[in-house]
Formats: sequence, C-alpha cells, structure tokens
Amino acid sequence: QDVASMTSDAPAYATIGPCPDIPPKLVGPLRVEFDYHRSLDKVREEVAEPLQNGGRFKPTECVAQKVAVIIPFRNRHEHLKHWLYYLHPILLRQQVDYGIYVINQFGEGVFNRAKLMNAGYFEALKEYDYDCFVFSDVDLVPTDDRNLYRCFSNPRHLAVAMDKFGYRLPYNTYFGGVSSFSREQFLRINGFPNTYWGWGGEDDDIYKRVTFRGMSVSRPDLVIGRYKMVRHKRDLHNEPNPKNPDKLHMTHWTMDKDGINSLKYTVKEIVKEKMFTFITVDIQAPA
Ligand code: UDH
Repeated sequence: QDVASMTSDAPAYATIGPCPDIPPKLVGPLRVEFDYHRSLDKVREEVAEPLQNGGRFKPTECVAQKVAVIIPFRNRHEHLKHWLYYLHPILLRQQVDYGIYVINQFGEGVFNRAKLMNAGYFEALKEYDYDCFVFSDVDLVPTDDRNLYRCFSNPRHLAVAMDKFGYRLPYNTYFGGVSSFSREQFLRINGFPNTYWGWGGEDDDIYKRVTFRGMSVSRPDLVIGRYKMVRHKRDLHNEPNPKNPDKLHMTHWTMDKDGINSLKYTVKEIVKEKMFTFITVDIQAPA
C-alpha cells in the first residue's frame, strides 16, 4: 500500500466514478398530455417516492452534476403540477444530483421573470454547492428525455422546438423558455438583468450578455429539443412592456452594473414540499 491510500478517508471500494455522458436509462421521445384531472396529490403519489424533501434527488451509482432547477413563478399552480409530473421522472433518468426551486413573486406588482431567476440562483446556492443552474418556465415540458438538464461548455438553450412556434426557433437568437448556465458562465455575464419589468426583452438581453462575454450558445437539435407548452391566457400584471425592447440597445453598457451584483430582494417565506422548494420573494415590484 502506498502512503496516499493509507491516509485516504474513504476505502477504495466505496469510490464511485462520474456519471456517464449519456445516461443509460433514457427512453427518447415521450408522450406528453396535460390531463386537467391530474391532482397534485396524485402526482406526488406517482413520482415523489425517490425524492428527498424539497424536491431533491442524488444518484447513488455515480457522481452527477449538481443542478439547481429554478422556476420563475406566480399563480401558475396548475402548470406546476404538470411540470412536476413529467420532469421528476425525466431528471431521475438523466442522473442528476438536483433540486427544484420554485421562486414565487410576492404581491401583485409587475412580474419580473429575470429578477426572479437571479434570486433563485442565490437561494439555491444557500442550500447546496450547485455547479449548474437550469432556468425553466413553469409551462414548458420537454417531450424527449435526451434533452439533458445539465451544463455544457457554453451556456445552453434547451427549448429550441416548442409546439407553439411550430417546433422550431421563432428567430435565430431566441433564448427563451429553458436554459442552463454553469456557475462560472452565469457569473461571467453578471447573471440576468433585474430591470425588465413586465413581459418581453429579458431573454434577448441574456442572449446578448452571453455573446458579449465571448461565449456561444449550445443547443440540442430540433428533434431532441422539442417542448409542449401548457396553453394559457396572458397573465395579469405581466403586460408587454414597450420600454423593454429599447433597453436592448444598452445591454453592452448596462450589463456590468445590472445583474447579480446589483440584485436586491427579500425572502418572505420558504416552504419545503416533497416535490419542490417554494420560495416567496419580495423583489420590490412597481405597482
Ligand atoms: N410566470 C408566472 N406567472 C405570471 C407570469 C409569468 O409564473 O404571472 C412565469 C412562468 O414560469 C411562465 C414564465 O414566467 O412560464 C414566462 O411567462 P410569459 O408570460 O413570458 O411566457 P408564456 O410563454 O406566455 O407563459 C406568453 C404569453 C401568453 C399569451 C397567450 C395568448 N394566447
């Protein structure tokens, strides 16, 4: 025996290797139907068994990426139910060491998707040493489990082929819906902007941040990157904001001061459910 193995804490037989690049239990295309009779209790019964409280899971057979899934949220419980029903089994098959964080905007003020996602990044890191962050809208369910919810050598756009856009990108630089960033990639762009109130623009700002910091966007192909969106009406207090598109001309100058380094919010409540951690945050929204 050499000195190194004699002094090591863990015995040799207990070490496990990294999880494979291609998880062995994937099935490919999935049937996804949004059944409105599906209750949260039923979903819990069907999918929650392997989970730890707060929507946490860690594979035991290999060392996986530590992935926080962050969902910007307000008043979309119906969608969350479908999301949990489909995503937990997919994430289990994908062999990720993951946690689900639903970041709920407090109050009735104007919605701010990007600022909620910034808050989610911070809150997730308070709990665990995550190295990857997947940001997902609550109404988007992938229909192929080969679309991996993890991080790559560049920031990744996952929702490339949504049903509502005819299963293709609405435009080449589209970055909406679902994306992933390693911690380092996220810090490199100073996180997301905090100043896009209401609907529109923040995803284009994020795309610009990525390219301005010399990174490219990684994507799955249009077969693997398919998504179904739960149909819904436009939300209250998230009207298209006509000021947002103009702000995009300024991203180059604003990104260093508007982001994770200027984020201000307060936590109102943290509730741990079996299938997710629900964090209500006050992001000082204008009325
Ligand atoms: N979100 C909420 N609550 C809200 C608003 C947004 O939870 O009140 C979250 C949710 O995760 C949603 C995401 O923010 O999926 C993005 O919301 P969005 O309104 O920008 O995008 P979505 O694709 O709707 O959900 C687009 C407008 C729908 C108009 C439909 C008219 N037929």
